[in-house]
Amino acid sequence: MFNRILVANRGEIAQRIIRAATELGVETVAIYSEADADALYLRQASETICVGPAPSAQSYLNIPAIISAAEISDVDAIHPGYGFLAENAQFAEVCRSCKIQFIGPDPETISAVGDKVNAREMAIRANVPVVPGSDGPVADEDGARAVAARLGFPVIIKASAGGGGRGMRVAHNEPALISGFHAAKSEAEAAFGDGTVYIERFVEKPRHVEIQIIADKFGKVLSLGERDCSVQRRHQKLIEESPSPAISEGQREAMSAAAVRMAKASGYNSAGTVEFLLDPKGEFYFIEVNARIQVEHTVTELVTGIDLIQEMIRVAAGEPLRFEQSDIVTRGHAIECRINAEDPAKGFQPSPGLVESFVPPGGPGVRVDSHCFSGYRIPSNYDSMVGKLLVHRPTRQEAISTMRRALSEFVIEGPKTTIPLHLDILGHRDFRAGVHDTGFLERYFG
Ligand code: MV4
Repeated sequence: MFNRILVANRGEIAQRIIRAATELGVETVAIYSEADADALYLRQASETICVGPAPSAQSYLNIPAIISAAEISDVDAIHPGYGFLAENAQFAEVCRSCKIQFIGPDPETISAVGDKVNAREMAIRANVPVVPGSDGPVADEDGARAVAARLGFPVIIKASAGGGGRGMRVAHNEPALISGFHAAKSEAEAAFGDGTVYIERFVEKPRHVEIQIIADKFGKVLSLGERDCSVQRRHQKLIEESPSPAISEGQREAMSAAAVRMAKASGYNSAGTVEFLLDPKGEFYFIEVNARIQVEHTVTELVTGIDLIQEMIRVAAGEPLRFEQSDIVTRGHAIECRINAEDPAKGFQPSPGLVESFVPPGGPGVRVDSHCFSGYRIPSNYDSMVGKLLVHRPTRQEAISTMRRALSEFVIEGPKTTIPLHLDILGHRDFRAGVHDTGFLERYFG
């Protein structure tokens, strides 16, 4: 096991990683920007190092500053958390060349799955169902017309270097196809320096269901079941739950097996997620691999009883997974609400600043992962999530009741938050019946 790791992140996930490492007897080095000098996670780390000014590009994304901090503090490994450098293959490569273990998949795997055209080809070879689409990249207008003629409209044009909804265009007819093709291409070129695009049939009213996997360095890959993340706005998830109310045990097993095949095909080790779209007929299609720990990993922790961050650290240190697929049993139902400092009444405009009062809920089945406290000042430089409220109860209906009770208890004074919106969503008949799709939030609360 490692003696000391550096946490290359901030906020609740920095705190989460510090907690996991501390329980393993591993020392932690926390990095921070000048905007985070008063952050809670700094008090929980063994050591702290400022890596730069507030803008992420100069601090949490500043590879030379972070590597210097790692060298000075003599850490064995770096945990990137989510966002920032978590899926940066070049950063993982620099860690390797400095003999610092990157706590995540190998740089080759990050690159292979980060190229969505390549990931699609890997999925097809691994017998993982994909959405019918182009055979590789689409080079020009004629190529786009030919693919659309074969698939039929609507289609979706996606950036190969994109993911998470960035650089996508939906087209319902040929003029939209041509303009969408050029728009997606130039957006991808500007955002990722790679204008490669591909086309898929557009699946209407899908649910977003993803499989959590964990893999060691000995080729063992296990599925930890699914999360349903169908409550989202502009590709930002608001609520995640497990199990999905939309799939049968048979679909769960088929999706898990497909995710494990995909992970094996990409040489995956560490924790990761294989995302699928589930269409209204119950067919599922691979869309992408997230080569990182995700915000919503906590939902899976509750239903499996497995500490995913600790397992991630263990497998990165070269330990074999200590359990088999048959040892993984899920229990009950977990729901997570992301609490953001945003004003839903003003287009989800960020609402940073002083948290005058912060009183988290408690009681049976409630977990709060938050870096906030009364008197904390939310910086305006980073994302607006101020915490995750989770519940774990025997059934979905009980979990919804507990979540409503916990949301009502939660006091956050100062910034506007998404708490009232969550209460409305949990009261909506479609959510309560578990029949909502990814368009639900914008349809009813947009
Ligand atoms: C799709 C899709 C429908 N058909 N692909 C969104 C995030 C990224 N991981 C992939 N996403 C989607 N891919 C096909 N072939 C629908 C989504 C999608 C979506 C698309 C447009 C507007 C809102 C959306 C919300 C969730 C998912």
